[in-house]
Amino acid sequence: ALEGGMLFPRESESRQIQELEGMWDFRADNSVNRNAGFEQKWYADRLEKSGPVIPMPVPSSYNDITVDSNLRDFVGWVWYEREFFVSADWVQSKRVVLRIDSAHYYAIVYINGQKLMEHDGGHLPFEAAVNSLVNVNGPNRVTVAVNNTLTPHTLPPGTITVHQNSSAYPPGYMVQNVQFDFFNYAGIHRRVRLYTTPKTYVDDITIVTDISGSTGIVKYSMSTRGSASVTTHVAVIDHEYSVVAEVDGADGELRVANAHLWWPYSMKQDDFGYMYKLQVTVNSSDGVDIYRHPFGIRTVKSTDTQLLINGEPFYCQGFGRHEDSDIRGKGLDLPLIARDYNLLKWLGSNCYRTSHYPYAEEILDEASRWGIAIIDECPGVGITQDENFSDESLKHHLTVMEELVRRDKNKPSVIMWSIANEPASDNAKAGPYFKAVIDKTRSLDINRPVTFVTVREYNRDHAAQYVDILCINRYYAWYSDTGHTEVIKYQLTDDLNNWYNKFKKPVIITEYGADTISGLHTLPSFVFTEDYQVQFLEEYHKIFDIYRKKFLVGEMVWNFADFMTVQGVGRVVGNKKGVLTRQRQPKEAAYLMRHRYWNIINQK
Ligand code: BDP
Repeated sequence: ALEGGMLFPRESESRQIQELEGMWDFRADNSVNRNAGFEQKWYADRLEKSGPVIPMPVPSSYNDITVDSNLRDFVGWVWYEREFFVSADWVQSKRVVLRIDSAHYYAIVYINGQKLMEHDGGHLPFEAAVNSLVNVNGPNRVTVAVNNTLTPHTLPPGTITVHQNSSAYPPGYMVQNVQFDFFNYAGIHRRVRLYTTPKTYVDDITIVTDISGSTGIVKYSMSTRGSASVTTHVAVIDHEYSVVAEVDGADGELRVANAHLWWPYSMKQDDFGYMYKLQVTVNSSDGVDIYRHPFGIRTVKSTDTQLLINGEPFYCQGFGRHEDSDIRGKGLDLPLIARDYNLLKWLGSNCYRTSHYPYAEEILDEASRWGIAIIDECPGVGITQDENFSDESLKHHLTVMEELVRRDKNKPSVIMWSIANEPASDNAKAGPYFKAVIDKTRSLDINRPVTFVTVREYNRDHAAQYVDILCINRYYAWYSDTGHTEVIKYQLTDDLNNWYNKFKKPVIITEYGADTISGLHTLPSFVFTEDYQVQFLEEYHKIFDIYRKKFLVGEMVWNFADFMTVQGVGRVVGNKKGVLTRQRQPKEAAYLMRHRYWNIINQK
């Protein structure tokens, strides 16, 4: 089991936050064994004492900040450091926590040269109390060593090739091979902050909602940590800051009369994304702790042909996406987040998948407010080699699912968990492996459907039998029959029928798309032109329109925007399947999607 509930840092009367974003000192460990930082203890004193440093923004990926291709393609440990101050008042009377919302991939954190914590895995937060390690007189140092190396047992998995004694490569030449199609951006990707709580504090809150007539049922449970005994008061606060239900106790049920349900904007255009707050107040001899947890009242269920939100059929009209943009790579960027939601709404998109890893909480929380539904995917992308199905890999995958559900369980926008993308589910090992991950996920949360995204054939998939909703990626007329959109209707029709007839479960096409260089045109169309992308999408839509009245519950274009990948002959400065460019400007297909998606919304 995991340590602590790790609630997202939120200010309140009892909790303060100190941001540690900004320019940090930075150095990549270029030593041949990539271990000089530990051997020479770079964390023991200021980083600039052990060698040259450069300024590095936090949060951001480090790869595209400089003009140095060695740093862009670097594999191994990089070191970050900055100074901070803490008030004596905080350290004496409060619990002071250092939290990193994500660092890719493996991180070790030191405070004033003393190890504070380690974390295995990018994309998810980690934290620890710093009270015993900080000075209140004078500066403190936080040093973060981050390693982006991917191995057969990381998520996502990868392999390292070292060219030893080869005359064809420089000595010790090291290559990171990956089994996925996006750039392995690295660094401190999300916020770093200090926050305080009382010494006895609200540690975790779980909120599950149900609907009975016009009443919203809010089941909650919460836990505290600390040595003092506590009394707990819980209130539901509406958008007007009125208390609409309240009760005492660490777990229970609240009933909200005439509840305002959380709806995707496509289902209730004038009343979507309604958020309440669960205000938890804990009293103890350590003082009062108050945490206000945003939540929505809604239900999600699936039948053998439908995906239901609040009991009504939901059709997912969406995109696959990436956290990706110029210069910052996968670094958290609030202007980009806001721009993307404006674009999603403009496109008429009511849903997306966090392909292929958990996105920042800031992104998911905005989805809740914008009334956009999310398939929340873990970093299980590229599970394709035999050793990726080992016990060691499985153990880590289960831990990642625990971390993901702990982080996102109360977010109304999250309507489904995806435990993997395009694994070798035709490998016999995939059956027991994915059954274990799916069972685990259901044991953590029985209130959302669970899926993984398959690219295999319906009759050769060992894991699809365990999911609630079939999610399928298809590239007819792109990776096969390239250029021939006339085959799409035949192949897609057969495929959809085969999956449904075998499994009797609803289907989402989670990927279909064609690389398109913005500005390139031909008539008749030719692959890589804007004309081809439009024609390609239109052919799929004809079939979607037949099956969305039956068992098809969603369609997602690959991709919302162009994104960076490794260099390769099939990628022209990245993957160009976006309907938007990487700079978030429209290709012609964006207008097609906008027309289609808004038509579907307005037909209702
Ligand atoms: C699918 C992957 C996705 C790729 C896409 C593509 O799920 O990550 O980017 O194909 O090739 O196989 O564009």
